[in-house]
Amino acid sequence: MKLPVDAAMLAVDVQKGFITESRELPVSRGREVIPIINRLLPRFRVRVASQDWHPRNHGSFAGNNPGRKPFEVGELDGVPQVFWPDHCVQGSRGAEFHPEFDQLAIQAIFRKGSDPRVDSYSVFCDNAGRNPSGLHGYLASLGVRHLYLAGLALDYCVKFTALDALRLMPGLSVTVILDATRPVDPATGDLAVAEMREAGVRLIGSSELGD
Ligand code: VGL
Ligand code: ZN
Repeated sequence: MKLPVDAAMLAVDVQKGFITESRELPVSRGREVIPIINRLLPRFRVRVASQDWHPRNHGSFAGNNPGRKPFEVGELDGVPQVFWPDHCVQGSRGAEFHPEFDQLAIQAIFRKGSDPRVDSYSVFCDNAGRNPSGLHGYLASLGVRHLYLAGLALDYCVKFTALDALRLMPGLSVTVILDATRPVDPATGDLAVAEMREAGVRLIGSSELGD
């Protein structure tokens, strides 16, 4: 398939903190997405990445909420929240891009999750629906009409970014490259795929883009 010139690729959170060997918030087999993303990136005119970028005192960390254990579900400032192990702390090793990820191919980086009071799964805005990142304006100003998503993790940041893209940018076609993403949890990964399909996200394998 030939990619249209008005297509962008967004590589979500290809960071050490989500790759198994980091021991922060490892996504099983997350490293496998990297060569696929690297191979696809040069085919896109617009190439963007995101970084999960939390201050050390972030409210989503179980360790910052007395009595909470990692992966427990609760609320943060009235917004539903999974409490996570510490991960992707600003300026730390875990927050760096994985060294195998071709970050030199990236033109713009959007960082998210910097407000300690609210998490941000979507690269467009935080989980409370406030504080836009500027990604919307960036893509719009470049005339992007097709957004391709890959990276980590399928059931959180990839899913919420895909759903926000449809919601915030009417007319944009949104495609998730399924073999170029992995879930935190296979069960919520399957639910995420169903939810995205229902919402109108196009789901493909990287082989459909040819080489
Ligand atoms: C993510 C959980 C917490 C993600 C970020 O990138 O999917 N998941 N922070
Ligand atoms: Zn996070």
